[in-house]
Amino acid sequence: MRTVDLRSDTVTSPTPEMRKAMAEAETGDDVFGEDPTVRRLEEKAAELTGKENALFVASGTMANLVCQLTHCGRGDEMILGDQSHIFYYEQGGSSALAGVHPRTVPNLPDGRIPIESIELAIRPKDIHFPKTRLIVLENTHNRCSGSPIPPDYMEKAGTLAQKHGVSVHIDGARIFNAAAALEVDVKKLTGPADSVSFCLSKGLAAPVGSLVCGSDSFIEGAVRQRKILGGGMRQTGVIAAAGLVALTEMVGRLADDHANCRRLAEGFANIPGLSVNLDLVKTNILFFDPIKENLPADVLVNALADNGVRMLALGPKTIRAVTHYHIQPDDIDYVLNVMNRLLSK
Ligand code: TLP
Repeated sequence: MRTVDLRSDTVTSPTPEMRKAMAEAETGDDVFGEDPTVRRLEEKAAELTGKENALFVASGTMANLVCQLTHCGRGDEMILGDQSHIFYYEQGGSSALAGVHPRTVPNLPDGRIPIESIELAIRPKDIHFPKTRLIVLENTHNRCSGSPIPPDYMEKAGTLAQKHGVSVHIDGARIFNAAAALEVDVKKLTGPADSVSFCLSKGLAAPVGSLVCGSDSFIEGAVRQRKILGGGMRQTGVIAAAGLVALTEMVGRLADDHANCRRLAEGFANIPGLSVNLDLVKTNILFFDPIKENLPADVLVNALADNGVRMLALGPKTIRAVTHYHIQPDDIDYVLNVMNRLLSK
């Protein structure tokens, strides 16, 4: 049976060019700072995001945790959206491991957090309060329909943070999707932040890894935090080599994933029994709701899986589909056929 896996862009496998680069990679001991391929990847990441330096880490979750540990001390407060990945999907690592106090503020449906709400959440100096150290923004915003957050908002948040002496971290797991959708240089989005993390193993299709980018002094601190988390790795050039291919060859094709996602969303919008907010579909993530009576999301997801179409039920009435490198327009047409058939029963 044909399989169309739309559970996540994390399911992407390395391209033939990545496998070749991995086989030929020059390596060294990266804990001694001696892996030339890792260094090249870090330099490339710093250059693309407009930061002084960068650090290769195992995953997006580790990248976010390393940044929280580097920005904050135990008991410090971090302001973040109530729909953010750090708050929702990272097992509460902020409090369990970093000792950071999370202060959530509601996200708007497009992933932004109203600037006034952030300002209200910043603590005044008072012995009763924790110290606000960090504002976290997510771009694109996964749970908010993969929304790209535009440069003017990022700038406003940066200005606010500066006014209050607070740092800004961007969870930019899919920051290159945001830049592609907004048709801006990624630096326009990362400029106002003190740190940004992004993933190689999502839409960019590398098998492993994320980058943390920031100033030289920030990265000096981040190297120590990665080590204490057990993330100091040795001959990581073999995986960094795939990351270099991801950054040079895969960024330019993300718009194809966005076009396929749009095709899927428009198709679903024409199927009675499904509800889609087309205004929010701008990158490779689609959220939609089955509204047919007696059709909970998990039941529909299981019926789709029986037909080779894989998606995730993320709530009783919410399903997520994510397009990526292995999805072609005819896969989308196949999914639309299956969905039409299931909902006309
Ligand atoms: N997101 C995954 C799941 O964890 C939900 C997905 O399938 O979308 N930040 C953002 C915005 C993310 O979407 C993710 C992964 C991460 C961080 C964590 O990255 P990893 O999985 O590499 O730890």
